[in-house]
Amino acid sequence: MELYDLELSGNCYKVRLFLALIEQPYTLRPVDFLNGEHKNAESIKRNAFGEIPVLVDGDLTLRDSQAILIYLARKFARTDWYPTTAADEAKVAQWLMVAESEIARGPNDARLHDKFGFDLDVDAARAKSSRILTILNDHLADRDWLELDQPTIADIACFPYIALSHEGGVSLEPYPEIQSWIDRIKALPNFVSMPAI
Ligand SMILES: N[C@@H](CCC(=O)N[C@@H](CS)C(=O)NCC(=O)O)C(=O)O
Repeated sequence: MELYDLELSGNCYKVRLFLALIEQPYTLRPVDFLNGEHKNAESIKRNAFGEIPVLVDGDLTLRDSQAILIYLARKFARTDWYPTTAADEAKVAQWLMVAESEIARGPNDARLHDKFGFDLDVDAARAKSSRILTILNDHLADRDWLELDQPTIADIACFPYIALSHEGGVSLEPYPEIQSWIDRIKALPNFVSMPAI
């Protein structure tokens, strides 16, 4: 398996983290993001959206970090990380959607503005961050993991941009349940980090 990757990308980190946690080897293909390698013809052949991460596994080329987490969990039969019963699978999927929507448009966008200079509405991103962080903190008040009393790919999908909130000027100080959840993820066997986490 090959992972087209950027070290500072939380979406790429999700995949690196999960592969480390399930102890699966892969080849890292660093992408020269600053010089726009993700938009060149070869990259567009792999992903028409011009985004990373991209996972290549034999004949299969996959984009989107959430889809890649699902693929890896199924490929390696890790039903502990992504269960197969209808209700449990859907419970986990709810949070994959949150990673792609509320977290992407909240703390991720705030970080893109502050750290990478993206021209976007940072006040709106910070307001969205407060909303999702409050919901998440309340959700975690009576449980250790997002669903199912065990870590799943839901936790992995949501973790990076929540843990990187400070890089978008969003403090986690008011959210003690989230801070404890972050500590639990960091304590998982084989956990790997990324800059600023
Ligand atoms: N939904 C995608 C989003 C991927 C994404 O936005 N990747 C960023 C790097 S973190 C990217 O490649 N951005 C390039 C661009 O938007 O032009 C995922 O979860 O993987």
